[in-house]
Amino acid sequence: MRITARMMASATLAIAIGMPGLLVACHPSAPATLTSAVSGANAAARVYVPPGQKDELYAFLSGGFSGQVSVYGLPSGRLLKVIPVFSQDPQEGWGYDEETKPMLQTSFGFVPWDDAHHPELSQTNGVPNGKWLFINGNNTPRIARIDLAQFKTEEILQIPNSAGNHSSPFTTPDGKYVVAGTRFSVPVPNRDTTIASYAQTFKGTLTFVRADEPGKMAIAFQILVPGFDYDLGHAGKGVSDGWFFFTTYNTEQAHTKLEVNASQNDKDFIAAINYRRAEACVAAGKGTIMPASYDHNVLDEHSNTAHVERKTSVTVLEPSRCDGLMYFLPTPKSPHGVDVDPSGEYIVGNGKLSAVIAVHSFTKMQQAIASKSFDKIVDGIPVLKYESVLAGEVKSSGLGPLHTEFDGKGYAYTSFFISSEIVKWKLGTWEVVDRTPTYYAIGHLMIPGGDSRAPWGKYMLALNKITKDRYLPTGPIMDQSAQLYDISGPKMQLLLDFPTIGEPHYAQALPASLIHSVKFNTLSENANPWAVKTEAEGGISRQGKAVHVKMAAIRSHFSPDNIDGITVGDTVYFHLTNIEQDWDIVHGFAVLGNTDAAELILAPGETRTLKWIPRASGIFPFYCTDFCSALHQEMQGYVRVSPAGSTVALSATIGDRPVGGDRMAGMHPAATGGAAARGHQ
Ligand code: K7E
Ligand code: CUA
Repeated sequence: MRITARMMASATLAIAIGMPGLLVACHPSAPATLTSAVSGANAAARVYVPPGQKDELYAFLSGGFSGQVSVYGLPSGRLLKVIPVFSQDPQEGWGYDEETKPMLQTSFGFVPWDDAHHPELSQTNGVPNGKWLFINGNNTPRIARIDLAQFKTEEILQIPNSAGNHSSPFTTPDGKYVVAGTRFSVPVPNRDTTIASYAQTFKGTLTFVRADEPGKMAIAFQILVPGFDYDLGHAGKGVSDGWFFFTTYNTEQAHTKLEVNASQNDKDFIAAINYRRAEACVAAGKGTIMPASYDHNVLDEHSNTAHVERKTSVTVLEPSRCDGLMYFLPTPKSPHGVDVDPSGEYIVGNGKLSAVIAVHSFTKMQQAIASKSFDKIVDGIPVLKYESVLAGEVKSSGLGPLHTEFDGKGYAYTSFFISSEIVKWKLGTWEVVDRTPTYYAIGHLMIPGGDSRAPWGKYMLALNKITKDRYLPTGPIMDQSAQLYDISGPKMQLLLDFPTIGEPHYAQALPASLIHSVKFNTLSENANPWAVKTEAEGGISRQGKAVHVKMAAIRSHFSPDNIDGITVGDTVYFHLTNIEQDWDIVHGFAVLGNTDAAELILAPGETRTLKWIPRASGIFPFYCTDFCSALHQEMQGYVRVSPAGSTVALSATIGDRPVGGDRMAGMHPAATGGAAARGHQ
């Protein structure tokens, strides 16, 4: 093997990964020639989007442990937006205001963080349609749906009987389902038992979630499967439409020191699920309705208020009661990603401890099932013979294959974590046709539409785990790094590096023309019970210790803007409505010393509520946080807080005139029924 500079860099990295103690000693700094040697000619011009012009593609990158989704333009690599999903977000007040707090409710309580891995665009006929983006919460099992008309999280469904929702939320080509496979097996139902009983009592679940109607995500059924780790999944398409494939590791069913004990078997499995068969079995009453406790949170588009519905049961299907539901395809060794080519014929298993990429044939799988070419039966599930399902092996001589995407022109691209490279190979002949280094330790890679029936195979994005020497160092905790490649020619060409937010596991992208995102709430449709449609509707009212302020925000003032009669011991709810109707005019709202929330950020026509408990008497300013106009700085007001028991009358000032505290009597929602009362318990 010829030793190139690239291999040296990779070898250094492999050592660094295996032996963290050496990191300081071998702190590498890549020579400039290494970088320029691999970047494409005129790379700068090919990613340059002149000022005032727009990018060709939207890319959605998972935020990993930030819990959010970030949106980039490609090819420029410009960050366009961070969409708050699973984590509270002070920039938009997400999960802090009373309307959106319930979105982060779970059966465990309020969980304002998650680890988001796999963005998945909704599809029609196997092609992304630009309607919605789904993403998984890995830590506290959840799936979120983001509406791409407003780039807003509108729905979150918790997944019961799951722990570590990693193989999720990959979609079926018809958009009917997104899936959720559990990474960690646990007792089902979860209960107190010894961990040593893992092999006997722990189970996995593969969950199929209806996802084709906004606001109505629901678990269709869960399949109860052997107690392995279910890592990733992808739907069949074309010839394999109706099937779903999940990778497994830890088929050893170890429960200690998995690093060693779960790496014993030469082959683990890809689980092949015939989900149309599952539908038929459930329809025939073969499922069991099991008690469960999980939350379904929906943000109503008219009131902009989230509601939580607690679900109490789930339909569980056991493979033993549904013949032909499930088979195992042996796959070397501890596979991570499973990817299906655009035709649906090839199922690619990426064995992270394997030197080859195993590609299974769907046609051969069907034949092996028909001829009962079984190796053995595991927990009642037939294991097909490796040789009878194998289409071919890519002898790549890379190390640590993780994920594969497709360009729609007959080629596949596989990421190799340990050897820090991308290998391009040909479907059908399995020959390696090109390889390129990544900087460093690539996880997923992404081609726009690259897991769909019709990829837009012009660019490829590498999502790297280790940033090392690519940017000015920012201490030991650096943001991760993405790299854009041009894949339109025979050789991959590096065009651009850019940093990402959180650890971006997977990403998806599509042409910008497929998204129409200038939708906003019209005031006339605003159904929030605390909304005001005009400045004159503003006012103040007291319900015991709760004081409700209905306030309008419009360039460049709040109405009302002076408030009297609050006392220590009160809880104040500021219900702000942005009564602007220009699609992009946003106001903010914040008040001094607020220990209970962040700011509010209000899109036009939207109402949000800030909860504030003043702890001391005095004068407290509030102001607009978003620089909305020339007189933004004047967009401010005061709250007077008097000592407990004070008799200062409740009043608010609207247009220089004080109005009394009974102003909203009879106008506000029932004392306990409003948005404000719901969000805090
Ligand atoms: Cu990071 Cu898909 Cu969670 Cu691979 S996963 S890298
Ligand atoms: Cu409104 Cu600044």
